[in-house]
Amino acid sequence: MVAAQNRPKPAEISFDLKAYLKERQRLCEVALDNSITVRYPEKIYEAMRYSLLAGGKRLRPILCIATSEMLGGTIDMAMPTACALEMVHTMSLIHDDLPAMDNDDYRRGKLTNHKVYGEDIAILAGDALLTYAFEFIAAETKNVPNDRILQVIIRLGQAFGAGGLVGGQVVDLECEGQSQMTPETLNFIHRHKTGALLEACVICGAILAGAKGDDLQRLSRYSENIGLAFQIVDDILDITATTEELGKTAGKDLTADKLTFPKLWGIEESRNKANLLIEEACEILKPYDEKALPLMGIAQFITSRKN
Ligand code: GRG
Repeated sequence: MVAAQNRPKPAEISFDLKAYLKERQRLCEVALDNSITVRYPEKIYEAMRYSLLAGGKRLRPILCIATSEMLGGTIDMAMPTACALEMVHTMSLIHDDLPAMDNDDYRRGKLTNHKVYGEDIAILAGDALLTYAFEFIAAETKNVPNDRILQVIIRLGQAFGAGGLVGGQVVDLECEGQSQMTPETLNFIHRHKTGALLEACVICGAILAGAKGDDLQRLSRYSENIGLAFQIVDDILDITATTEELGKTAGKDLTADKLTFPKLWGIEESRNKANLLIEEACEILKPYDEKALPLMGIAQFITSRKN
């Protein structure tokens, strides 16, 4: 840790978040593009690549890389896990868009996977991305001790399965059309559907860099805050942004009469709460001084984003 007298004063710190995100996005695009080669049977590899390379903010891989770098890791150490996180995020979007789930025609500004390849192939493309994500981490992670890789694999299994994304999605499906849903249930859904994956990105980046104890606890609190803020903003954007801006159908929560944060608190109050969560998240990272600027910037991007 840097001694207080040597810490740069706020005025001396300049961090270009836009340039940082653009460069990290570029690196992720290249790594994702190289991660899957089309071979026989071509259709499944094409379907996997269609959704994986359809754009998106790449927030999850960037969070993983930024955390690893903050704690002394390198981009190369974190990149296979970062790609795997984006693969699983993408598979969750493919499955979420299926007629049996959210039934959507557009995602990331393009037709959804099942609209292009059919439901059968879309399900399999999701399955293949999920299994490949684990293979990719185990096969491609270099210069990281095996016990850290094992920890990452355990964390990811926990975050994706019934105790994480899958569990959150199940409760979300169960609550469909129930306007009586409690705020506790709403929180459960979002902590599992959205929060668990964002936390896994941060924690896995930290584990790859060798973090333990206090660092992991602090980063869990940071993740919890950004996860909730992300979902609040998502709910606000569903009301305020257009389908073109979002790249997916806008106004779905209203149509489905879903309980959302704006419905609970109103748009203005929801925005205030999201801003407060982000302020707290940045405060939690203070001990890392200027090394935390990327993670602080990403936290702020979560509330300022337009899609
Ligand atoms: C992971 C095994 C496994 C199954 C998936 C379908 C399902 C189970 C879960 C649904 C998870 C889901 C779709 C949550 C919504 C999360 C969310 C707000 C996504 C939008 O994220 P952005 O805005 O999207 O970061 P981009 O396109 O920018 O990446």
